[in-house]
Amino acid sequence: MQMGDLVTDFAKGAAMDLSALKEAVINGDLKGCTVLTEVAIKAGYPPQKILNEALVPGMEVVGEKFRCNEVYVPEVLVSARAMKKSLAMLKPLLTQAGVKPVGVAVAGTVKGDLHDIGKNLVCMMWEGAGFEVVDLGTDVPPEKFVQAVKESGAQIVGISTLLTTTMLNMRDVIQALDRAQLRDKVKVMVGGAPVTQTFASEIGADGYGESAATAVDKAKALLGLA
Ligand code: B1M
Repeated sequence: MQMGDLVTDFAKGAAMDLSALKEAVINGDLKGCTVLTEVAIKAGYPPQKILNEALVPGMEVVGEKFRCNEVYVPEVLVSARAMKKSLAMLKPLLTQAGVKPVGVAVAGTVKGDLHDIGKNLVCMMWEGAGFEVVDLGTDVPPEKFVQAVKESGAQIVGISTLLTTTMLNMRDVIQALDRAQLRDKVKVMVGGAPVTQTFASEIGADGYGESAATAVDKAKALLGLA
């Protein structure tokens, strides 16, 4: 069925099949996501239903395909961009309806490191899974992580790095959280190409994310949501 037909059906009051919106996310169809989200809202679907039955499962499929090497970084970025567009349309309605995110996450690339592609993918997967994400960007000093945790009440901190020379700066973030007496209030997850589970354990992180695809399951497990 073409998107035009779907829109016409909605206009006629036909029941909306949210799988079309889920497919639009999977296909990275920005226009499809925009139109179908608008139509679903106008059709009176509760925003949490649109989120939980179309956007989240759509990104789950993309994450699974990424994990199995069926799609690669560019496809994930395109899907995430489409999903974010729908999410932005739903956000005011979700807030109005008092819908709480599954958790709040603070994320950033560690001080001294400007790489952000992997970190952005993790943020997008987390958002797609219903987390509220405070993305601090790149080259983030420890005190900025601390401040963001205080301000947002985050339950999880995600730190990314691609450089061997900045890996140890992740430990500085953990120590800064400790000094601010926040360490027992947040779970710290680290990731990035040179990072390993052994390294994560050595610096006192709670978890290690091998890829953006597994980052959601890992974060949920750390927060006892899995
Ligand atoms: Co840079 N760079 N780079 N670079 N760069 C690498 C990383 C490098 C391996 C290239 C090489 O020499 N072969 C090398 C690092 C060597 C080392 O440290 N041992 C390197 C270097 C040296 C540098 C500069 C120092 C170069 C220079 O100026 N002399 C410089 C650093 C500047 C700085 O940061 N201060 C530099 C700069 C750049 C660009 C700006 C040109 C660009 C970055 C653009 C950007 O990010 N916006 C760049 C790029 C693109 C790369 C390569 C080519 C690709 C990195 C990437 O984005 N990969 C890289 C070489 C390579 O890998 N082939 C290289 C794709 C991304 C999806 O993977 O980030 O690993 P990744 O994320 C994965 C997982 O690791 C995981 O999920 C993601 C998806 O599955 N993950 C997490 C990541 N973070 C996570 C967090 C989690 C969980 C999972 O929980 C919180």
